[in-house]
Amino acid sequence: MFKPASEMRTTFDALGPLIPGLTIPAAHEADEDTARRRYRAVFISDLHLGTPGCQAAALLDFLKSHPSDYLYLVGDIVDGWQLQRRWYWPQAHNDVVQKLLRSARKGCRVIYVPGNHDEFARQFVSHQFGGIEVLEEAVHVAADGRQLWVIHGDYFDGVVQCAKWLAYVGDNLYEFTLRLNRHLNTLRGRLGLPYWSLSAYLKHKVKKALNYVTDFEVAVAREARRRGHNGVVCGHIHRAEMRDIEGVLYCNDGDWVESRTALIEHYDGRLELVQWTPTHDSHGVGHRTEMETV
Ligand SMILES: [Mn+2]
Repeated sequence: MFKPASEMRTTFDALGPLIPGLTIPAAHEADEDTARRRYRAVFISDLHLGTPGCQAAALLDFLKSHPSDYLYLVGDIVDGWQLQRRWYWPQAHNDVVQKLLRSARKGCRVIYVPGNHDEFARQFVSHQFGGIEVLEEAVHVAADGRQLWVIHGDYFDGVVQCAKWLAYVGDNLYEFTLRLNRHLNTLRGRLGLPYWSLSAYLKHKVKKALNYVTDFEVAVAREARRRGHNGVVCGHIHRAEMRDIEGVLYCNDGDWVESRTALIEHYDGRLELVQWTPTHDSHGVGHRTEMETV
């Protein structure tokens, strides 16, 4: 699937001398600070490398500015499903893979927990490639002693079901359905049919989709608690979140298709959910927005 290791190595080594000297132009002081800082752990998931949706340039930029002792790849890293349908692998996606391998080589402990889109990687569970450990699930012990269960989350699909896209339905569509509803019922009136609320029907559907998210979060948190962990880090539903659920810290590190989010652990064990916003689209140079800290 990837270039042969030797070829990748050569490509990488050619780039090597450039990378240490690479400085990120800081838009303001906070950026400079970010570029220098090191983190205890970084959790990312749902990169979907191999699809046009993956925001690889921004991701590479984020990884460069967030060196860490541990890097958890929490599933759906490479989208095997999409690649089987249509091959899509631009240089930027290679750059991300090279960056991950380089981090592992330089002593960062990179742990890869496969998801459903990269379930092909599950056959390598308990093995290593290029210094990256593949595990079915992991437990990360934070600096403050908290035990965090690390899983992708797709095993919980069975307990929750509803069209995921409905969770993203916005106000515009709602406005549109209200208009459509009026026309529809004028027509129904002419045909002698009783009033029927399309918007109420859709609102019911959207509510069910939002319930899906909540159901997923609660199911994952409860399982983490049942296993005796203090918290859980997962991905899968592309919805970054960090909150206490029934006494367990639920963390979802989001995705790199839409939200460009990650979970980071500081050296004191503090966990932070961050969103990375590219300042210039073409260069992928960005800044960080802190979402939540626990
Ligand atoms: Mn998934």
